[in-house]
Amino acid sequence: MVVERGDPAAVGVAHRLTGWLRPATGYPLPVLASPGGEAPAGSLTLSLQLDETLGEEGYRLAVGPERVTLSAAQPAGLFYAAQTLRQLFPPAIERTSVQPGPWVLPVVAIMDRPRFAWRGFMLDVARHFFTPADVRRLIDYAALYKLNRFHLGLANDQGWRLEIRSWPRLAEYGGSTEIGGGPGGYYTQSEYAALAAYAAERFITLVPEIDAPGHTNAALASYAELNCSGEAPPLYTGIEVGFSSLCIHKEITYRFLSDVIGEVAALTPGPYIHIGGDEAHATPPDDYVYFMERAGAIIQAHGKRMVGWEEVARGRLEPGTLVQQWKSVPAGSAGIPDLQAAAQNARIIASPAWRAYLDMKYADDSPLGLQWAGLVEVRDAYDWDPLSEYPAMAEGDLAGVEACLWSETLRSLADAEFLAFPRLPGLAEIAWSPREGRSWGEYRLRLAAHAPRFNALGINYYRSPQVPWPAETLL
Ligand code: NGO
Repeated sequence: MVVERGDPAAVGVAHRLTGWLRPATGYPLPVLASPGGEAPAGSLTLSLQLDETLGEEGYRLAVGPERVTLSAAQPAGLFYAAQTLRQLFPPAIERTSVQPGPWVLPVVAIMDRPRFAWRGFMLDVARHFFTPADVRRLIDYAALYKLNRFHLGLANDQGWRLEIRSWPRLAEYGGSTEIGGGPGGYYTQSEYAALAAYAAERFITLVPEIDAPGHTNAALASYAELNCSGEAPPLYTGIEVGFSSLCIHKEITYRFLSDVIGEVAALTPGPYIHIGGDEAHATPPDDYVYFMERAGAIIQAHGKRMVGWEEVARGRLEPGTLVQQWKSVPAGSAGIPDLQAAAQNARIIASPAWRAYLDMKYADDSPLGLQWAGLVEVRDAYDWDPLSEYPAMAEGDLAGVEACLWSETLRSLADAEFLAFPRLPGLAEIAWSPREGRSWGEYRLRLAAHAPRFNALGINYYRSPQVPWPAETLL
């Protein structure tokens, strides 16, 4: 493997690629820096070059009889070229022990770049806790499908999952349980920073969410002074929503928020902080707007951009805010939040629950998942386009698409995999590929052909009856 001119970021991608290819091939695959010029026959070359047509994330991949060349204008593009190359090898490339091969690649010339800048995956670690190893695995899956945002729901009614040094009881007490009463857990600051770095090495921006002013029972239980009554409620292990609220007119609420956001901002390399803002049914509407405007200013003062669920558009938004649509339906209803957001020039992240919520059941008899937004079979998750879902929006109003995995019913990584697969690759394709040329009839065949890869990766996936899975993958 040759890296032209030895650019350090490109060398990093080469090491990642050899890390994927070595276990199954058993080849040593040394990474060498070249001075430039044509690489020797039989080599695989990564090269960064000026090419305005490729943008920040585009790439070219050429597989010829003599050599393989990956090129891009930026390191992220090289990483996506490497992910595509990985998928061109036979599925056994994903196994962790040496396989017989042969390691044949098709001859191709690919030029590829994404449609949307925001291609997200959201994991709720508050309802059920996921260990750093589980989260790394899910980051790997997101990276495999060229997603570039990993949104981590760190605080909700049932748990607070990040150590905050200025308010230590949040994690120590507020993180001590989860839905169903299990032991919960939290990330230390160094574990969290390591997750952010792990994501960044895969060109994924970690987006932490601290949900407020509702969904805050874990914080309210940890510090009595955050409650209007001055009394702390007990920890909560059920699945209801909309019953908790920070105390909007106590100044300590904003000291708390600024301390928390300050620590989270300092630990987070990416530019975004998600403030939640959904389902604040226990906060009076005017108080909600007051709170959100202060929260926006606090996030901005800590040098970050605010992201919020669509409800945040009820108040004035700081420039650059991103609004994550999840439940509004466009049918001309008065005051739909996506239009309010558009009017404020906020860009939208599309996560319509009936398409993009990975925690919805596939079918009535699905063993996991919720059903409040309907059943979301594999076809429902794939066979749509963000713009046709929201006719009032123009392409430029959309930052992108995010698939959300809420964890009320999830107790393990295998459970998370079952709901994410095979819907996640379809949502990732919607976020990356142009609308033209996508069709369910063709996609279902490609998805079926992809199943041996899920098997080789050890992914626990739903064998949807809508997909013609190869017989050997059903054993
Ligand atoms: C809603 C709710 C979450 C639930 C989720 C379950 C949003 C933005 N708030 O989505 O608290 O976990 O549904 O599907």
